[in-house]
Amino acid sequence: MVEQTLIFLKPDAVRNRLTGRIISRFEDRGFKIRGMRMLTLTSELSDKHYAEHIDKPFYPGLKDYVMSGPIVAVVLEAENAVSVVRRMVGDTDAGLAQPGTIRGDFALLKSENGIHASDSPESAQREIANFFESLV
Ligand code: 3AN
Repeated sequence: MVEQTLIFLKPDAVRNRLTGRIISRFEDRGFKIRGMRMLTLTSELSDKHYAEHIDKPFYPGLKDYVMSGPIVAVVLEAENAVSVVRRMVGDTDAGLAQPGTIRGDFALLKSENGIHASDSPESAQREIANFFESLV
């Protein structure tokens, strides 16, 4: 089934000038870009996006990190987009991510893993609505 999913390049990836190289991987794989914007997360949008993590001990550090500079949010579309993108992104703990995945090639830490990707079609719909009001 054709699906849409949301990724965003976290501030470290943008600061390290990886935006083009990472987005190219998705274009090379065959994804269509259906939306793209650069923004700096507000406190409200961080809390909304990470609602399921708000009470976790790592959330304050995660929030500081994701608000530390601009991010680039992208809506990608393809057959089974959510699961294909998750496999391309790799393990949450970048130190354990397989070489060849985005985290495995461009990041080292669980706390600063360079990229977000929706984990289910339901999350994707919710997250796309958070970032791209005009697309839903
Ligand atoms: P993923 O981004 O792979 O879906 P989630 O949803 O479990 O992973 O976590 C969201 C974000 O929270 C991760 N991208 C990571 O930056 C951060 N995170 C998750 N678990 C931890 C942890 N134990 N310590 C620090 N940061 C974490």
